[in-house]
Amino acid sequence: MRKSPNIIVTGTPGVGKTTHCEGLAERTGLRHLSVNQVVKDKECHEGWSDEFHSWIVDEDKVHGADIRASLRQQLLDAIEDDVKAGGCIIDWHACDLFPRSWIDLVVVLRVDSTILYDRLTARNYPESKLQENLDSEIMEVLLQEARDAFDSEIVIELTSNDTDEMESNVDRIGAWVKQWKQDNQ
Ligand code: DAT
Repeated sequence: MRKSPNIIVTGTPGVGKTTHCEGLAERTGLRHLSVNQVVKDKECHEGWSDEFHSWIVDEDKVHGADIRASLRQQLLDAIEDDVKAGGCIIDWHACDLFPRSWIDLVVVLRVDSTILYDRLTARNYPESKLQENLDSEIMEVLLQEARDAFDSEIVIELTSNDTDEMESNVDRIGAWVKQWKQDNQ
């Protein structure tokens, strides 16, 4: 039984996952677990993608589908002990990888497409990939994926358009963590 909850923070690239996870780790004392970093450190990838600014673990970085079985297992093995101990804020663009029993809350960050356009342009995304990510955000691909992978009661959708929203999200999730700990003592 975990004494501290595990939270996934997911969403389209550029939506603010890393920024939120860092703020949340500072607020709650939970650990920011950057899956991209694990993928890099444990070398469970097939190389670096300039297009996605990310390590290639799956064939479709936007949808998170088709993660090759061996890489998927390697990645799960690498994080299993940490996550089972509890208190992880898991930062990744996909959430259908993780067993349901590991996760207590799934936060799907959303952003207006004009703002996402500016953020991805600032990261020098090529036009085609920029459009692909914008389409994914507009079509709510990752929100749907989260709802398909987990019970709808644990999936929340929060907007991340500006710093006020980010602060209010961190406050809200911080309060949830506090309550979870009280309820699960
Ligand atoms: P992700 O990890 O989802 O790819 P990020 O945290 O790296 O996204 O953020 C991408 C950029 O957008 C970065 O320059 C910080 C900025 N940003 C993200 N969320 C924001 C917010 N709610 N308010 C202001 N800037 C934000």
